[in-house]
Amino acid sequence: MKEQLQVLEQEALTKVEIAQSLQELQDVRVAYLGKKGPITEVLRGMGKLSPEERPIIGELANKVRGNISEAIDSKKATIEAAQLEKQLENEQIDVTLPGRPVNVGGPHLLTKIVEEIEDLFIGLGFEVREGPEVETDYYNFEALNLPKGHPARDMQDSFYITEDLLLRTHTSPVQARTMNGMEKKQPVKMICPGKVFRRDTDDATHSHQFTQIEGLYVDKNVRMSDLKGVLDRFAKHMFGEDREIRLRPSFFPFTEPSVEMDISCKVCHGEGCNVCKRTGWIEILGAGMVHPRVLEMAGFDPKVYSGFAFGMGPERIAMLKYGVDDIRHFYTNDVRFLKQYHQA
Ligand code: 2NM
Repeated sequence: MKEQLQVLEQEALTKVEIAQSLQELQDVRVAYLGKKGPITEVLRGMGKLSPEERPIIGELANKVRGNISEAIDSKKATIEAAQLEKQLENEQIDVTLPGRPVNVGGPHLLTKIVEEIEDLFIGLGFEVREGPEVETDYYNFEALNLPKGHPARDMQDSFYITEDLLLRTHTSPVQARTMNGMEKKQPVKMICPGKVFRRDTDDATHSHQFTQIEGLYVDKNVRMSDLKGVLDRFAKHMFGEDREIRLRPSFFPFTEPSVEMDISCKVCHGEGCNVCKRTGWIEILGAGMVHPRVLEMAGFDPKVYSGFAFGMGPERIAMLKYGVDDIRHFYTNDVRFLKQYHQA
């Protein structure tokens, strides 16, 4: 029996020795130390032994059991260490490799232009005001000297929601609201940037939705020369100190007199080229002295107060400044277009 145990021990230790995986080790453990294993079998048969032999065989069986178990544990630790080593090697990272580039967004070209214009006018003492995009007929038209029956109120040109509500066709209603909302009449110096809507067919230069920035300055003794000074500063700030402006007579229902402003062409410096259609000048915005009826309707006495107003389209400003050839680029959100202005 003693020999039998020694053979079993040798056998088991050899199998432990050659085991390659935790599973193989577990198989050895079950085969030799399990309830149905040969060592258990030997111990079970000890009843048949003489009282002298019993403790000797018992001790030996326990020792063999212990040796095998110890060998398994030790081999298990070795295999696990090797596995960990292999895993660490596989998961090794090279911290000196360059990182993957992260795609970073940025403000839209139009947002940047609007903010640039806002910054200039804030610097000149103007407040930035916003108002509703859905307007009443009164503020969008009536208060701006566009009475019922005026051609600009045509159903074909505006997005009407009801007979009395429409998507604003300009941002001037914000100015009418501001003037109207003041209890005590005092100077107004504001610009209002925002979306406006017109029933147009979209093409390279027209969009049914676009942006406007309008300005208004009302006080005692506001004169056309004040308007000219502010617009000259604006033109030079946006397009370069070497630019000249010129005012041409025009017509708007809410201003009298009304003008349109051109800036000198930077491409040809007045010589005449394709950008300025051979005139040397490029149209930038409309402006004028606020019509006395508009002041009056807003509660300002036109004999005491006067004011100037102007309106421009930031898309057009951006197109001229950056050479964008199609207004639809601002709304189709092709990243190849948008990306070009991330650093600008
Ligand atoms: C323009 C041209 C001329 C304008 C007038 C007003 C208001 F509300 F004060 F009467 N706001 N904006 C105005 C004047 C707008 O856009 C081409």
